[in-house]
Amino acid sequence: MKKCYALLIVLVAMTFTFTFPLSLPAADYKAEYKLSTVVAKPMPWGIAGERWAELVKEKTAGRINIKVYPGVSLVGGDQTKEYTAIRQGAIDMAIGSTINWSPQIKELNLFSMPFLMPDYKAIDALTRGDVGKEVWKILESKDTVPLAWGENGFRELSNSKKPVRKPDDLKGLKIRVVGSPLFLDTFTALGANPTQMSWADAVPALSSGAVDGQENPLTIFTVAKLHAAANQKYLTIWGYVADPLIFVVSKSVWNSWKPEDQKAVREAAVQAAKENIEAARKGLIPPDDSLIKEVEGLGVTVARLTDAEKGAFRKATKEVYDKWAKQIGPELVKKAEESISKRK
Ligand code: X2X
Repeated sequence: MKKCYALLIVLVAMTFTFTFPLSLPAADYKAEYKLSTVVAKPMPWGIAGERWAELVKEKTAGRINIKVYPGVSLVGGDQTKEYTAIRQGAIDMAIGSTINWSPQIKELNLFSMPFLMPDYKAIDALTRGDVGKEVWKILESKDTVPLAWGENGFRELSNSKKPVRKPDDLKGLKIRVVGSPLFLDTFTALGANPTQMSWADAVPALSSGAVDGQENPLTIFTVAKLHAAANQKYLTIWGYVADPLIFVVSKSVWNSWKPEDQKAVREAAVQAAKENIEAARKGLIPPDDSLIKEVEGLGVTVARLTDAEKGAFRKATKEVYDKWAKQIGPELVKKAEESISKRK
């Protein structure tokens, strides 16, 4: 009889363990958290979303379950509304570009100032230094918890019409730009004809010839096959602007999590961001130019600008830089310039 009882207890215990694993989510946890990104895998930014979700699942033993919504589908594809949607609760977490959130957070325009960041070390000097800390404080004051910096990348110019090596070459070209007025100012100063549209609208507009050109990192160019799908036969490597990505969680969602889960989500973001930056820079850090060579191999005519040639573009956009330095905040811009000049 005793043996029977013992067996029964073991059976009950086993049933309990399998039905209710130890890592039961807290009662107020959602069954699924919505993570927004603009592009999908295999672009590094899209991979970062999947990777963050995967690592969180692993590190929280499934207590936090994330679904990735690429294409900013939670805001109908309008990437400039993403940050507002996080604040309003329609998005729980996101990996967002500084460009797309700059309509709500003017300081993020810093990264879109033409020719502020000459190389990857300059990006790191900002994101890993005082500027990065200051930007995070601003995000924290606007209902989000920033956890890690990732990277979309240096935005190179492409078009369907002709090689562009000097500002004059841009005259009259219709260029699709992202949703910050700073980009309209930059391309207007260069004599181009910029029009603002979402990424979702950009590819069809380029394919139909409604616009001639665009600017995006090469990791997006190759995966979206812009040379074929959008007739982008000419590429200019000018490194005028780079957009970092920021991993954030909505503050109310963050506060609903137990400290050990917050820690897990943070560690997962740091890991996914590290991998993301490596992927975003692959084949692009001199002397490795294999990604540029890959684009040349697709039949694209690539103009790699010399420093002197970049200088002509910098000069032509100087007034835009000065105007936006005032709008962004002269102190933050000065801090950024100092961090960059001291970079190692
Ligand atoms: O829309 C773009 O160009 C993209 C995908 O790079 C951003 O979301 C900033």
